Amino acid sequence: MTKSNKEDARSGNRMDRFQQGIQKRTLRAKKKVQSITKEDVKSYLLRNFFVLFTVIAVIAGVILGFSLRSYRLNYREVKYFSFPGELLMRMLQMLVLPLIVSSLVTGVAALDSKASGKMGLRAVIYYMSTTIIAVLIGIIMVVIIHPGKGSKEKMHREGKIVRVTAADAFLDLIRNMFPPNLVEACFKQFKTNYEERIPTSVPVESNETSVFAAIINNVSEAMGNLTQLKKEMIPVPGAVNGVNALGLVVFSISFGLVIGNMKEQGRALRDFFDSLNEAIMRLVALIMWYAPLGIMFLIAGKIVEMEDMGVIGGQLAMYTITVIIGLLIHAIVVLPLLYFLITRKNPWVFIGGLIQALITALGTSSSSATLPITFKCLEENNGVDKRITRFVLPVGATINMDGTALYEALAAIFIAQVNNMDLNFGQIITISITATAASIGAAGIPQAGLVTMVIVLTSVGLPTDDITLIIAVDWFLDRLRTTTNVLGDSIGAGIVEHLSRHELRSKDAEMGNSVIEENEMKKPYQLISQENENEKPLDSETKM
Ligand code: 7O9
Repeated sequence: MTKSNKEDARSGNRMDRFQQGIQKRTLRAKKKVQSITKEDVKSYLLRNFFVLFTVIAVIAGVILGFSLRSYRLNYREVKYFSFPGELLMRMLQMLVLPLIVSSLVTGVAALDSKASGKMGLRAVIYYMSTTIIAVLIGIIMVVIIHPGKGSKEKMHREGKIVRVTAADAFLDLIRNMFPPNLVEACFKQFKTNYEERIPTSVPVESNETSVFAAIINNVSEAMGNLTQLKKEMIPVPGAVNGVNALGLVVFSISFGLVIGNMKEQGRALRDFFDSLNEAIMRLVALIMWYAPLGIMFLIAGKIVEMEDMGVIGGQLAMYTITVIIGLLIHAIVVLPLLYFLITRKNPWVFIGGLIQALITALGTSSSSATLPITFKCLEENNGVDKRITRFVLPVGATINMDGTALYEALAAIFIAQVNNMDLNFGQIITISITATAASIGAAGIPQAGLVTMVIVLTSVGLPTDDITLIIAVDWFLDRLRTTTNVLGDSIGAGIVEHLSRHELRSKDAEMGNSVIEENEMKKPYQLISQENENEKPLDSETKM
C-alpha cells in the first residue's frame, strides 16, 4: 500500500465513523421523536403559547398605557380602566392563603424531620448569603455611581412618612410569629400603635396638713399641661389589615413537622393537605388563562396613572438607574452564576421556565401574589421536586427578598449623599445589617414598605423625612425589586433541590407510592430536557 492509499483508508475510516455517528444520532433523534406523544407536543405548545401570550401582554400593556396618557383620564376613569388588572390581583391573592398553608404542611410532612431540617438549613444559608450579596452590590453601586449630589432643595417631595420605633417594630415581628388566633392571622397583623398621653404626675405624698405638697402638686400639673414637656408616646396594642404571613408560616411548618412524625396516625391530615394543595394548583391553572389579560391592564393602568416624568430631577433619575443596574447585576449575573456553580446546569434554561412568574411579579409588584404562578412554573416547566417547592417557595416569599435588601441599603446611602453626609465604615456595616434584617422581617412588620426604610435610616441617624424624596419612583422600582425577589426564591428552589437530591432519593427508595404520581408530573419537563442535553431530570433514574 502506498502512503496515499493508507491515508485514503484512514480518512475512509474516519468518514465511516463519522457517518455511523450521524446515523446513530438520527436513530436516537427518531426514537426521541417517536417517544414524544401527542400529549407532549400539546403541552409544549400550550406552555410556549402561554409564555408568548404573556410577553405580548406586557408589550401591549405598555403601548396601550402610553397611548392613553394623552387623553388625560381622571382618577375615576383610571380606576375603571385598571379594573381587569385589579381582578387578577384579587384572584391571585385569593389562592395565596390556602396555598402557603397546604404546601408548607405537606412539604415539611413529606420528609422526616432530619431531612427537612437539612433542607431548611440549606434554604436559610442560601437566603442569607444571597441577601448579603445583594446588599453589598447595592452599596458598591451607590458608592461608585454616586447619584446623590449633596443638594436636595430642588428635589420633588411626595407622600408622608410614618414614625416608628425600631424596638417596637422588632417586638411586633416576634409577636406576629405567634398569632394568638389563627383565623385572625389570615387577615390581620399585630401592630403597636401609639397614644399620646400626658402622664399624671405622681402626687407627692400629701396629708391635708401639708400645704407645701398641695402647692407642688398643683404647680407640676399646671406645668405639665402648659408646656406638654412630659407628653409621652404610650405603646398600645393594635392591628392592621393584611395576612400575617409569618405567623401562618411558623404554624404550618410546626404542624407539618408534627404530622410528618405521626406516621400512620397523621396520614389523614397529610392526605387532606395534599389534596387541598392539588386542588388549589388546579385553580392556579385556570387563573393562568386570565393572567395575560390581567397583566396587560395592570401595566397599562399603572402607566396611565403615573405622574409626568418631569418631576424626576437629575439626581432621582441617576438614583433610579443605579438601582436598576444593581438589581440587574444581582438578577442576571450573581444568581445565574450561583446556580451554575452549584448545579452545573444551564441557568438560562431554568430562568426561561420562569418567564411567566417574572412577568407576573413585574405586573403585580407583589411576590406573595405571584407565588401561585411561581409554583406552577417551577414544578411544571422546570420539573423541580414538589417537596422542595412546597417548602422553599412560601418561606422564600416571606423572608427572602434580595431586591428589597439591595434597594434599602442603596436608598439609605443615597439619602446620606443627598444630605452631604459622609458615612464611616461602621455606619455602612450598620446599614448592611439593618437592610438585611429589614428584608427578612418585612412580612412580619405591619405596613412594612416604608417602615423598614425608616428603621434603616434611623439606625445611622439619617433624616427619615427624606424618604419622601424617593417615593416618586418607588412604584416603578418596587416592580423590579419584586421580580428580583421572585427570581431569588426560584433559583433558591433549584439550588436547594440539587443539594438535597440525596435525601430526596433515599426518601423515594423508602416509599415508592407517591413517586409514580410525581413522575407523571415530570413529563413536560422531560420534553424540555431533551432539547438541552445538559439539563437532565434530576432523579428520574432512581425513581420508580
Ligand atoms: C415584594 F406568601 C405568603 F403568603 F406567605 C406571604 C404573604 C404576605 C408572604 C409575604 C407577605 C408579605 O406581606 N410580604 C411583604 C413584603 C410585606 C411588606 C413588604 C414586603 C416587601 O415587598 C417587596 C418590596 O416592597 O420590596 C416587594 N413588593 O417582593 O413583594
